[in-house]
Amino acid sequence: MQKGYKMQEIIKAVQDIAIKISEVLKYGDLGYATSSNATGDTQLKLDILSDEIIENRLKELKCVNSIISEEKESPLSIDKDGEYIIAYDPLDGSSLVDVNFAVGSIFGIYKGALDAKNLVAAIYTVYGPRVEMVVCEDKPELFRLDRAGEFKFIKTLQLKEKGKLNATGGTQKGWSDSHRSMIKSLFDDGYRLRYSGAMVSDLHQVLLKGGGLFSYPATPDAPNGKLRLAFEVLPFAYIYEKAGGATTNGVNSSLLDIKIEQTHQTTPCYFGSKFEIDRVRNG
Ligand code: P6P
Repeated sequence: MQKGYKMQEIIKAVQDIAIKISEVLKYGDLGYATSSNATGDTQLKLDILSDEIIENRLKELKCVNSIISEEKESPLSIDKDGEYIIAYDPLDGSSLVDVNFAVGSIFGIYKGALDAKNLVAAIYTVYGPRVEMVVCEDKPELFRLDRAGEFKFIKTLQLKEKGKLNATGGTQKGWSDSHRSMIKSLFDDGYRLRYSGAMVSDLHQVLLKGGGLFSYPATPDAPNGKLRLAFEVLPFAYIYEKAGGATTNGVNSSLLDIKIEQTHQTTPCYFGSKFEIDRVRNG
């Protein structure tokens, strides 16, 4: 399906952003800033720099009405006539930069109000040994940065009905008995543990390896879950469901049914192949 001109502009902006952020990750200052974000996370200088790179590039787009960042308390207006709201996590997993793990940026593109039903695209980038990008309007498509600085299409991504990986987030001592037994049942069925602590990389792995389960449940230290709805959970829910998978918060039949009440709202979340999400829902 031919992408609209404005969506092409947004995709090109994210390509430029990815190249710039991947460069600052290589040689930038790994130190902490003196500030923290709206969710109370201590900010790395790289968090703030990545956010600035994204803000400055998206400001150039007339189609963007406003931007919402994990690193900003409130939305930032860009162009009053713009039709898109872009909600993003500029550097997801940034606490792992000091150990040189893959991290990334996550973008939800909403046409109209900030509501899951208005999501028209989701994009994420992964800064690892290679720079990769997944762009999803109707289907998730994988692109990889080549030597010439161009993002080349690699393949369309599709989840199998059932996978083999189990990415288990959240403080284990705080897991509910039902969550614990569900997770154990997958390991008893031979699933492999794959969890780095960077949502973008962990979900990228489950998606590219064909399936399994990523979970971040409610725990006493994160009673509403830890992951942010507008710019982490909903973009990935959109991608996973377009890839033929399923999602839930443990109650709703899809994470995309959850209403965004506050900008930095969090939610328990499960993403995966249909078989595993059925296991979550029905034990
Ligand atoms: P925990 C990174 O800080 C992050 O927001 C996500 O990328 C990741 O999935 C989660 O937190 C990891 O949280 O509690 O397992 O360290």
